[in-house]
Amino acid sequence: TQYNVAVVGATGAVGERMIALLEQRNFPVKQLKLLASARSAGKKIMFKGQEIEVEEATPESFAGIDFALFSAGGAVSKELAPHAVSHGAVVIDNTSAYRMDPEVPLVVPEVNMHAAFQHKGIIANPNCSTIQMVAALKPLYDRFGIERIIVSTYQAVSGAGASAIQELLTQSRDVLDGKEAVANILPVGKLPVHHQIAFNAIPQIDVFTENGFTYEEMKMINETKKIMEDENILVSATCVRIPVVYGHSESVYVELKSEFELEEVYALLQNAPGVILADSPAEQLYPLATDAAGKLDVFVGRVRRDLDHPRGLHLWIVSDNLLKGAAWNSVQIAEELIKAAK
Ligand code: A2P
Ligand code: 11C
Repeated sequence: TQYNVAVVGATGAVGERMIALLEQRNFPVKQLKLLASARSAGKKIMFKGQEIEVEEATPESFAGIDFALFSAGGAVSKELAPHAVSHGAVVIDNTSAYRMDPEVPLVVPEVNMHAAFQHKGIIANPNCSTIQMVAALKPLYDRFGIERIIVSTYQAVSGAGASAIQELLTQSRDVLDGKEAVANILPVGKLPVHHQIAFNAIPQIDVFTENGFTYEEMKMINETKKIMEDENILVSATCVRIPVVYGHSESVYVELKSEFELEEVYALLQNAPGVILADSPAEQLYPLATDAAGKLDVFVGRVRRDLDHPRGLHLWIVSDNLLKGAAWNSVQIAEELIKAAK
């Protein structure tokens, strides 16, 4: 069977990778529809050696579509995903629009693919920093239980879209040339105040909520509980933007529910689907964003026992935020749905 697929946000940083993955994975595409804003209508994008013209996304764009992959911002998903569903498409939505909706499964295939099969038209793709963390922690959760997670992130600018990548590169050049660094996008485009990202670390991703945590931090907290299907896990996050283009890194501290042997933790991570253990201090081997960029896996290293807490464990978790964190997780969900339908 072949499927009609629509990519909404086809000209964006994530959309571009969705299209590339559909090609690389040889996804059974009958017809590919590339949708974006009116600004991009008429632009041409290559897919399997053929030029496809980008069209403006409208409610009527979804007639005959089987899978609609959305990554054009929450407002576009809110407006158009229901139209896609009413045309019979399965929507895989990469925005935060529906993630916490109790009717919508929030899915990382390695963790809770079973939830995806319960969908009512929309399946939500979690936030990038959440996906890589839960993919790595799932085997530990299943074996030992998890009481608490404290995570600090070191996130790439590509998470904020193509314009944030440009901002980092331009600022870096300007600073090196002794010119003033101009900030218009980061930390949050729509807010009035912007900060330099070149040669800096910004402890704000997304807007602040009333409790003092940012939305990015609240996404990690709430989404982790929903994906793990465990409201009792204690989760705390500090999310930081750093001058890296591709790949989010995370320092993760977990308190497991039962005592563990480090050897078993290594073995579980080694055998975990979609996870690669890269951990050899003697060889200075640990995951790096520059190595993870362009790869589909989640990389884990610096695995060590806490010196004071008997059930405390530290890990360093890195993945390409545009791939496993976004485009690949979405395409992977579609692949798993197709596999199960066979
Ligand atoms: P466009 O290029 O036409 O603006 P990024 O996350 O890299 O900034 O990309 C955002 C994506 O979302 C782009 O493909 C962008 O298209 C698309 N997009 C933004 N606003 C809309 C809209 N109102 N309708 C459809 N697509 C949109
Ligand atoms: C970032 N995690 O790095 C964000 C990008 O909710 O899908 C993804 C935002 C989201 O800026």
